[in-house]
Amino acid sequence: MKSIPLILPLMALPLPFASHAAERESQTPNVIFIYADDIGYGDLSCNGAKTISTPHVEQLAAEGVRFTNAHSAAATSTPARYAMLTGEYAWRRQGTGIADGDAGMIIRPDRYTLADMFHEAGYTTGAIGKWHLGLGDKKGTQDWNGLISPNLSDIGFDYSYIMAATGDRVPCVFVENGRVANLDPDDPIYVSYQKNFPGEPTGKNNPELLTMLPSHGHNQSIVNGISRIGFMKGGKSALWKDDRIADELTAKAIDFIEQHKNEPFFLYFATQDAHVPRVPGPRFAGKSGMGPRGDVLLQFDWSVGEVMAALKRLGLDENTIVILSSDNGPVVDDGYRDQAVELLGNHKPGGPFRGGKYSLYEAGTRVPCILRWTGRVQPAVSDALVCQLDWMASLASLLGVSMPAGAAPDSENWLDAWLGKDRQGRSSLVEQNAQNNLSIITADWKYLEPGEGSPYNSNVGIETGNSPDPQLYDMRSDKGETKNVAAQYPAVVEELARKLAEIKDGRVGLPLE
Ligand code: NG6
Ligand code: CA
Repeated sequence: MKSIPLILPLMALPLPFASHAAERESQTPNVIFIYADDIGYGDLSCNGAKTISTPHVEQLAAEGVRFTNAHSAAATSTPARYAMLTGEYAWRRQGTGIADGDAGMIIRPDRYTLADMFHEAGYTTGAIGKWHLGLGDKKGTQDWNGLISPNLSDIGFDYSYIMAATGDRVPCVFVENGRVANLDPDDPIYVSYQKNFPGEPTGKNNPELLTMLPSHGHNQSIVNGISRIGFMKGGKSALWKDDRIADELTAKAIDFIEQHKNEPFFLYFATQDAHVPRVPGPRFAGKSGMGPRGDVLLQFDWSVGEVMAALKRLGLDENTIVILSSDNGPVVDDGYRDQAVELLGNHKPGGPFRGGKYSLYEAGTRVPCILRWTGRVQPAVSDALVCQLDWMASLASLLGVSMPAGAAPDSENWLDAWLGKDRQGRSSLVEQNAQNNLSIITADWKYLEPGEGSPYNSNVGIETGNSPDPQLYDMRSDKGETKNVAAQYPAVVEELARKLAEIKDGRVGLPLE
């Protein structure tokens, strides 16, 4: 079972590789996703940020393909991750919106996932970091003091060490292979998204206990002086320390790489940076001059550097594909008074793009993206239209795995685009915002369908892209989506609206006339 899928790619390899001594290496490169949280296109110096320097990411970009038109499939975490791990647009499924920390597992065990695909190719698979796709069978029914089932081992991951949801949602603990890590059985943990546990303080009632005040929401249970979304009680020994999350997750990622250095592995390393609450470790606190948000960008860059150094140290540098990206665009004030707004200065987290996290405008899903495969992929900057949805079909093609019928229905094989050879990429891509309104982008145009919802999210200060009227932007001359030209080009509007309707219908892959 394990060796069969390897035959095809071996035949396709150029001779010097096929005859290489370390044979398994050329056939089955390790794959690491470094998947940031809420880091915008403009947050990294490789993409032109001047106010912040992220040298490790810059080096990765200099050694790989840096994409300027790469997208997550949605402008928030849960649907973006759902799409990336299943190869299906999240808007096709109910229940794929931003998940609570006690949500049931959204990707059900019978789904064929990206991790299953790697498994089939003979890889050991690991997920470390932010999860945010639910755990257990049904919402609110998890046994946080025992084995939570189903868990990531039921959808293809051999090892997992995860935060159930987000840094700002309870339970504030790591879950290792379905069990809360470091839990003292004499101090059980309880979680609720309905009501508080008697006698427990909350941010709302006890602001005097807080070290960082919320700006909106985030006023329920208090953990480490920070009030969160949801209620929890107990589990003291298992609680994470916010200023150590990056260190811990990075160490776990490196452990995983070390343990599996002699076999092909896939690691999904999903950092908590730069999601709220932003609590940089002491090495980074105050270092960016931009407050905690800038500091955790430096911390993210450090995590990247540590992973790359480990690969070099272990001799895996040339035989590992590293893909770096982010789950959605940036947000400055996402619910805590952490001075991100006050200290932003001239920094543009979304780079030249309009909107941000939650938005249908480009900054919502046009995210940083780099693919590095030393020796196999020439350094380049690519403007190809690519999406994280396609990692599944593209990597399946690289590894010679044929996925079962019906798996990854929206994932397209754009391997040549990912490897920097094809500079066009997709003919079109659907983007999704927090209100589940959709847009479609092509090489030339972007059409935002009319939809309900406020045009502006005043809590976070971001334009949502929602409008009762159709919007059309000319992406050749107006990447910043400044001028709605729908009225001037009715035929283009009609064509793109038809195309979007077809994709919604499930008739995917039809080329635009
Ligand atoms: C929002 C939270 C925000 C963040 C987001 C999810 C409030 C007021 N805001 O509901 O802070 O947690 O959900 O972010 O609660 S994501 O990157 O995981 O999608
Ligand atoms: Ca996110």
